[in-house]
Amino acid sequence: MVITEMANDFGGSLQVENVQALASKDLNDVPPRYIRPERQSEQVLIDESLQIPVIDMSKLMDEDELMKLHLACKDWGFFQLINHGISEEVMEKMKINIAEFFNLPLEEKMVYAQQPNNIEGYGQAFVLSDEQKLDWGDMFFLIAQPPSLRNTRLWPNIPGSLRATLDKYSSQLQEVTISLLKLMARNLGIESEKLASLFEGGTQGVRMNYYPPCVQADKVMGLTTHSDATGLTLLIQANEVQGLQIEKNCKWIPIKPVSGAIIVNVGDIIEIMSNGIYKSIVHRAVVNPEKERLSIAAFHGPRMNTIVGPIPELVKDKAIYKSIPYEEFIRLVVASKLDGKNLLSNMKLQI
Ligand SMILES: O=C(O)CCC(=O)C(=O)O
Repeated sequence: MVITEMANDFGGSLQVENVQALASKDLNDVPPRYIRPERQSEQVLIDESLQIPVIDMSKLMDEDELMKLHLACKDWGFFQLINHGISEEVMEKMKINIAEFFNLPLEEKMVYAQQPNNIEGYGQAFVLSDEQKLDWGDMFFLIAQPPSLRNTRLWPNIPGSLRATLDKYSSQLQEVTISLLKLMARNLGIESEKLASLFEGGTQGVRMNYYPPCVQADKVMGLTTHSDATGLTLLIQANEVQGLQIEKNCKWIPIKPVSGAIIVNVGDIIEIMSNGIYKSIVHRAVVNPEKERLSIAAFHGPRMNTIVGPIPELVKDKAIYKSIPYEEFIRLVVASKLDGKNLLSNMKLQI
């Protein structure tokens, strides 16, 4: 069964108000469902010198850079990748095209709206109840890889170049992901193909995020605290406005994107497959009081019918995670509220 057929029985999100339209109403106060009391007690690190590692892809044949990559995956779960080989032109076009899409009138964007019980399209994700707090952001989610799984009806015709740009961007990201997985496997002391072979021809979902400015920016959340239920995520901030924060030692670290870099993070699936050696880190997006923010996250998963579980060679003592088919894992993801590392906790074996 292919993911586009399965998308229907995976379930989707409840439909909620479009946030961009809500923000354009010039509100003095945002509706209570967006207010996050927990934001009052959070600690955000101001020290700009504490940043995630920067890994130079063109130097990854050197042992020192490889070790840096290993430590980044083990200790941070996040890094910025430079000299990754993705065409600068494609990256820039992707940013421009996405901004153009979100700037279309609402009715034009709604042509691509999520259908009930489906995860793809324009809307919001992970809204499961009428009581749940809501994020201050809209998203447009498309399955981009493998090409046979694309729902091309949802690929926008406007702006005209978006389809071609996304096609190029998506396949270049897929190549970088496979190269990184080979290097990570080497660093983990297993055959270099061990991880990559599970992800070759695997799934890639692209989530394009639009966070409008908010008069109560310090009281809302652009994207709820979560870890990514994926193998590797490759993310770019699509304009100059910062907002990504990662959790370290119970504090939030704002990420300052390096020009031209891709932000890479280890997802839950790689944490599971590495039996906990590599860490999938909790992160979130905050919003700006005056400026809109855009980001593009590409989530790379294995091929359908892969078993998501610890790689036997990496189980030295005991497996700490369950092994389940990828389809079942996706169903769990779509049915779970975004909530820190709750999915990984459900995958933990009682030991
Ligand atoms: O907007 C960001 O920087 C974070 C996006 C993200 O975490 C996601 O789409 O899962």
